[in-house]
Amino acid sequence: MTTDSKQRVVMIVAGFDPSGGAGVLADIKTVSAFGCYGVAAVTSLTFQTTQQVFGALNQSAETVRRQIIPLFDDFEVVAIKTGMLPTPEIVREVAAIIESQSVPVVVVDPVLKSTSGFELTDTRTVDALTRYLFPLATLVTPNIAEAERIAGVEIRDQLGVHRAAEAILRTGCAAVLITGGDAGSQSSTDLLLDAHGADVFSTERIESVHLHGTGCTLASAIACLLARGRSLREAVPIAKRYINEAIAGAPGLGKGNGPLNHFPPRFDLGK
Ligand code: PXL
Repeated sequence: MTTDSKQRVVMIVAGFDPSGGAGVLADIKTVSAFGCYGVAAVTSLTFQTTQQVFGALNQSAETVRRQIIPLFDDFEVVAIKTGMLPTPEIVREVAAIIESQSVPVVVVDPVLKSTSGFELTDTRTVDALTRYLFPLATLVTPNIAEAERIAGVEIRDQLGVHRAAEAILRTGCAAVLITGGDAGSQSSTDLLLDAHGADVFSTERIESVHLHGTGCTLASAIACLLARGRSLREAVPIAKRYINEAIAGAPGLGKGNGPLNHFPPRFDLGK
């Protein structure tokens, strides 16, 4: 994989999944695959395997802050990607830090639930996300279920996806990408909406039981591509191609929804 002599620093603020499929571990593997340098703050220690989430021990706003602030003193952070932010207090803290540090690229993956259905955030978090964090975001990357909850609409078709994207954009984020990879059709179709308009990105949908952390991985890949100077419309299809290779090359580990291969042999980042 390509690496620059001077690697861009990408900060991950997310939950810790000990099985390595999602959260900080998946994010850091992705950051490395894209030739960037990853630093990270853990927002919650989750207890899970590839089969099930058993619980989570959330950090406080203070312990999240105490992880992040020294990193800003030490590194020039080009991009930040947020994943699981379990409480409104943590959301507000992270938003306040981003505002005070002026990070060029802010990708917000509004993680709400695990694939197995475990609620990773408390119910007041959606409100805090839309109010405090989305207005600072370069890009917000909900899947269909997250978009429904955030926009407060039921999505039944592409028109519904558009409507939800418009509603999310009105919260003040610069762009929204609603990902449809998990929607059960033949293709994985994502809708990107920003001030330039709407664009649809489709790739072949790869059947697999090993899809743990695809959302985390996609958002991190886009954050790295933006950190490396790609435009959003360049970054999204490259990141989608990477996800497909990572799914196709999944190592088949674990007894459940297994991890991806974050270093797929056939994937070339390109220059
Ligand atoms: O894929 C959503 C997700 C994000 N972050 C953490 C998770 C999960 C799903 O289990 O555990 C830490």
